[in-house]
Amino acid sequence: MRVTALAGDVPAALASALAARGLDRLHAEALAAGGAPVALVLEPLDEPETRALMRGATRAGLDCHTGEGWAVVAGTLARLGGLARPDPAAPLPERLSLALGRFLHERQEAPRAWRTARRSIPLDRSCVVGIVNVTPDSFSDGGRHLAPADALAGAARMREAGARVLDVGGESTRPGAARPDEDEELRRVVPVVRALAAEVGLPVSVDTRRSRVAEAALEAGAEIVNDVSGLAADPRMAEVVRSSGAGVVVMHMRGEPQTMDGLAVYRDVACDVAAELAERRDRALAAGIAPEQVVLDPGLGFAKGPADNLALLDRLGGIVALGHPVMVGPSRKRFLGAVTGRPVDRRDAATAAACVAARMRGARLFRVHDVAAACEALAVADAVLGADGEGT
Ligand code: HH2
Repeated sequence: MRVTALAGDVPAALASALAARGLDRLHAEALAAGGAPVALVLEPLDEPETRALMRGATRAGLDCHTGEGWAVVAGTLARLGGLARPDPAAPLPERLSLALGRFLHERQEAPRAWRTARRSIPLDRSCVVGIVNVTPDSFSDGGRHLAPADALAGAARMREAGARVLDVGGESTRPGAARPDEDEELRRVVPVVRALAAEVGLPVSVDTRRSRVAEAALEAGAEIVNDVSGLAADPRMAEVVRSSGAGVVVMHMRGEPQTMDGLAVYRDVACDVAAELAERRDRALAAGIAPEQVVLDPGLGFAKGPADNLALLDRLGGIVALGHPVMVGPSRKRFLGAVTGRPVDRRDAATAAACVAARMRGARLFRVHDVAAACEALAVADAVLGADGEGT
């Protein structure tokens, strides 16, 4: 007898093995989807909830580890579905069954498009977002696109290279950067947004933490707000996004760019960041923003040490499971310098590699300076993931 391991973390491998042995393709895919491995942390739990979960998980054939106020449940998606199904003989406490139901619902949705104020951007393949920093002091490209004509020329090159979105920012958020005042940020951003929206023909995103800047940029033709504070810095921002119907990137950060480096202390970085992002997302939805408008971003380099960024790339699945498209912005960042020893102006190959790593873990959008390098690398990743007509 021969024992051949399948690539157990790729449901496509299971579907292929079953289909190759005569199962109908759709049936094989449904079984494979149910066989996907899942592990989740539930906390805080009270005593009766912990006991009920232990009983239910064991009955459903799941592994369950518990401690003071928490439980980790692991197994397959199908078995987790069994645990969440109402069982009159052993009902789960309501809070628990609601939380499990929500998790399963979000995990099922594979968003393949992003709704902005002006269109829907298809995400069945990687979407590269070109960075247009209109700043004198950004860490890698400061001063290059300050004049609208330079920004236009740079953006046109990015479009030719395959960018599908342009992200315009007027504030450097590198650690410790001084913040421009609001009028200065408006003066930098608005003319460039207006020129790009009118002449380049790609969706324009505005990278800002200020609602007035977002509003002015949206009026000038932008259709996405990229807020590195996750809508936390300005209390009006959520309303600006809601009322305009703009796409929004909700990014994870702690503190402010000036203070964030001291806040990179995590119990378990991937789990902590996913939980904190879920809270920010919930606040956005509670403010009336539609789920289809929301993209989530782990905020590489924002209140994270080099090892944290690498762990987040490897364990991006916890954020993907929240049911929104995921963006990453590894471009030329310090952690890539720490891995490769390269200075900031020679990190584009490392950036492309980080994008591919993130793509393999489920990210769909990639914010980069060197669009050509990222597009080429991601075309290969897309082709690999599409090999079974499936992908992640
Ligand atoms: N990173 C930077 C700025 N904005 N937005 C998102 N969504 N994700 C990111 O990772 C991200 C971001 C920082 O990079 P950069 O714009 O190149 O530098 P600076 O802030 O110095 O302008």
